[in-house]
Amino acid sequence: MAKLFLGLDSSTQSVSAVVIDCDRRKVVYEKSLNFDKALPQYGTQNGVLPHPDPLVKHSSPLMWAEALDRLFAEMKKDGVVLGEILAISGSGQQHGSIYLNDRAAGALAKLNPQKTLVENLHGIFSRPTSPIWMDSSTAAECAEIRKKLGGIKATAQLTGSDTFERFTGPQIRKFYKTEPDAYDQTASIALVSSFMASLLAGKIAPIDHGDGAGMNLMDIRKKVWHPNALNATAPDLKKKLPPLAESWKIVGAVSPYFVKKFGLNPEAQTLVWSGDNPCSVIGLGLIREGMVAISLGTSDTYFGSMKKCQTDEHGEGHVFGSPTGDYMTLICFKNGSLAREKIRDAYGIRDWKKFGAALTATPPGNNGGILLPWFEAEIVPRVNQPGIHRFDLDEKDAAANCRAIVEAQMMTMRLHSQWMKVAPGCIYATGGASQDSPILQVMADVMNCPVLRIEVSKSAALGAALRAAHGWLVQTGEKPKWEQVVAGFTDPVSNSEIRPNPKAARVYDQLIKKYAACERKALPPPAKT
Ligand code: XUL
Repeated sequence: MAKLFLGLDSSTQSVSAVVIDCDRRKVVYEKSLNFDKALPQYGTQNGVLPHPDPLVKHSSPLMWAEALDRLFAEMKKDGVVLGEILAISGSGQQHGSIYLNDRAAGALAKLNPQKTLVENLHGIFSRPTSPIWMDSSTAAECAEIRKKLGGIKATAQLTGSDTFERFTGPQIRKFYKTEPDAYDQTASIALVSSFMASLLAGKIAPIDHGDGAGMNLMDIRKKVWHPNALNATAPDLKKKLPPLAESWKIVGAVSPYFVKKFGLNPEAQTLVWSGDNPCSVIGLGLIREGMVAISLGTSDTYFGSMKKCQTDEHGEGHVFGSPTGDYMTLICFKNGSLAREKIRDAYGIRDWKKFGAALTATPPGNNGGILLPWFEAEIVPRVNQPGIHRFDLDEKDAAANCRAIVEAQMMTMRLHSQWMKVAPGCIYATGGASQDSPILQVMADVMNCPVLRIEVSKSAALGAALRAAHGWLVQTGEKPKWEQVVAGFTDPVSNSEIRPNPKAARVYDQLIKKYAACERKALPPPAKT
């Protein structure tokens, strides 16, 4: 019998499945269902329900449940041997919250396979819709909680992040303030991850330390609900939250609903789910301290792994639990691909190959020329007013401006990840622009470490499947090493390694100081908290 594990991913726009065969070290099945297309009756656009207030972004927990039903039906139809799956875990879009009343636990315990999941879940919600991570309507609540916790630095130290509009604590506070009766009717609050795990296991599932850290409610070091954060958020909150758990905790055997309806093995185990970013950390193989992934996409994202919890005193970066039991960081730089594109187009450079040639034709350090490419308001560092700033850089010099934007993007990552106190040992580059070697050479030189390309499709769902394999091995009494669990699934593209040039690296050790001074000059003085 093959050793099959299933990883699911309930993301913003779709639900996906990845099945891995651990003996063959192979992904044997992948499938995605797009919510807008597969379930148009919910009326979502890109997975979000329409709302007159552009700051409000909600989705439908019933749609997520129906999508899960549909996905299992598809897997059965496609001939996946569901009976051979040993364990299932999952990944959920982070921060989104689901509000259940006191009928939920009973309904989950006796899901009837003659009915659909949606029919089974009728009447269990104390709030029909779920705020998701794209919601930014809780600025007031963020300020209130942050103030009670003692400011940005203290909030980040306690919970791993400053308060953010999308984080669950501020969302819960808004619900309590605006709909106190419905809040009162709420017996249990779930994250997308724990809600989906609850459906699979047929009981209220714990929240893992990875996703729990995205709530502004968990003590990031002790990994328990933080009493001050709970008090700052809403009354009686502790009673409404499920327990926290390690990411490899088994919730229980899969609910008989899935056994009878789709032929799952009654002994298949359901693990806690985690957030999509913690799952991606596993799906990208970032299992040791100092392993970093940089995704060069619409925004550039820096995923780091660290053993000892450090937090960002400026409150710009996030610390979550890593599913390995260590910590991970997520630092998001908004001016990524679009900013690169803006510079490329401004100088009439037709394609990325020519852009790369401009990088190669210019010297590392750009003769001291620096560009701050804040085409849009920036997340890290916090910049509310977009603006392009040039220092010792000739605006008319196309090649120097191409080099300047890439150097700036790499230097800002180096500068604003220093609070982790872990220098990267190797970087996995992913996302569209990771195809361009000249960009990766600048990355290697600025970061002074090797860069390798990685191309993992569905990293969050794969990470969830690998977590399922790990958790299953733990419960059989083995002490699986993460290196062994991910081996063969998360290898970088062969021959893709780009090594730093020592001379260039020395140039950037100096230039980064000038870059930091330029940022200080361009930024408004930090707000007092
Ligand atoms: C992370 C975040 C997003 C969502 C996307 O803090 O808000 O990455 O997890 O699904």
